Amino acid sequence: MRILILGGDGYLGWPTAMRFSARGHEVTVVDNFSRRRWHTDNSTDSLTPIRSLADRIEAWREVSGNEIRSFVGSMEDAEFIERVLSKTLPEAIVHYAEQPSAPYSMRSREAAVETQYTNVIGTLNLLFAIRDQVPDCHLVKLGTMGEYGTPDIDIEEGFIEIEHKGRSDTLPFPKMPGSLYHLSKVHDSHNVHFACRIWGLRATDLNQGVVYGIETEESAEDERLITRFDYDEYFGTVLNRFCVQAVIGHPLTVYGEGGQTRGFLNIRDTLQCVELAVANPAELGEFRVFNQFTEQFSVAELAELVKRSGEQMGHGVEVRSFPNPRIEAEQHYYNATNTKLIDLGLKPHLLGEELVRSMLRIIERHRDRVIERAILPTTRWMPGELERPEVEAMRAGRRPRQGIE
Ligand code: USQ
Repeated sequence: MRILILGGDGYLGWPTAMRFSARGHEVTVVDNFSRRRWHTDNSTDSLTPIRSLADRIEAWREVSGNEIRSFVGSMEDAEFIERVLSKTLPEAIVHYAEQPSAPYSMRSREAAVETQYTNVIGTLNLLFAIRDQVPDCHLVKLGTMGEYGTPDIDIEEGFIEIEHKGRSDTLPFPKMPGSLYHLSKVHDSHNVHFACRIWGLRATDLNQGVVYGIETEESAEDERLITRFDYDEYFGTVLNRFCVQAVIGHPLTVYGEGGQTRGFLNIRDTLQCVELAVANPAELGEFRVFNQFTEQFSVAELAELVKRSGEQMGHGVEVRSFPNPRIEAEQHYYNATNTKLIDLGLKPHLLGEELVRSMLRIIERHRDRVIERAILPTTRWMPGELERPEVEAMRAGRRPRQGIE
């Protein structure tokens, strides 16, 4: 198939590009290097020493004998994306080209606007380009489990059957995200759904959980192919951060009580899920939602797992509760459905001590590159936040007050 990977220089985009290329597909990547730029702006960097996109593509050609084509440009540039689609005529598009960080989106008005502009307008440009250039193409859009928030009921896969005043219908599952980044993904989901309903496009929204891990089958073949690995306040996800902290002897940064529970998956399973979605496309006019995670953990459970695994390798690991910079429930009900990808054949790589130790071993090789200053959070959801009763209630997992009492 002709497959376009948007955000093909990123943590997940680059390994995805190699995976499809290894399977013999004709792969093109698009990127504007914004993640590299955000790091330069913050004087932070990937733990792993990643090569430039051109060098990676060349290394991949040497290793695999396969060509990956690339275009450099932004999703915000509608003409650019139209041109890319008309030149490559993709049968499937995997869309990762978004600002993916919740804390980054909350650091300032500028960053929030940038996040929503990049994500929402970028995706809108893409939808128009698909409609006009390749209307049969299957869009595989990376969404997030965070779109749902942490409701007090089970989370379904995108849709829920609702009975109301004696009538019933299947409607989009209610969304209550916890950051302006997660909210941008909600807006995307609505726009993609709309494009399927009104223009007859086909799309799969992959509501992905928190990803961890470094290596994939292809990146393990040559060190020049390694993907980026972020551990900083903005772009590092929680388990990846804990693993780096364990190696450098930094206390594990559990925010608040640590009862925050999320869906998690190994980077290897991200690739499996995306492959499964591409291999089993949505019908024309269909908007599918898959919840893409394999296991649920609380932050405190992950910290304990990293502590045990680190100690087995001789690292002294302290788990410490830090004041939570976010406004989120720290104790709450969480039970999300994730059967659709399993039904398509997903074979999860489950998380355990051995897997964490293998991550710690890779991190040890690069420990000299760790920039410790980048670890502690500086962005607060509520700047100068006071001990306000609403915030306390939210964190304790109680429902926020409705209306005026
Ligand atoms: N957390 C800590 N300590 C840390 C970092 C995070 O306790 O040092 C907590 C956070 O407060 C939160 C949980 O861990 O409760 C997850 O945080 P995270 O930074 O790993 O993940 P999140 O902000 O939710 O965002 C990440 C990705 C995003 C993706 C999302 C999937 O950055 O792109 O959409 O995971 S999900 O969480 O399912 O929405």
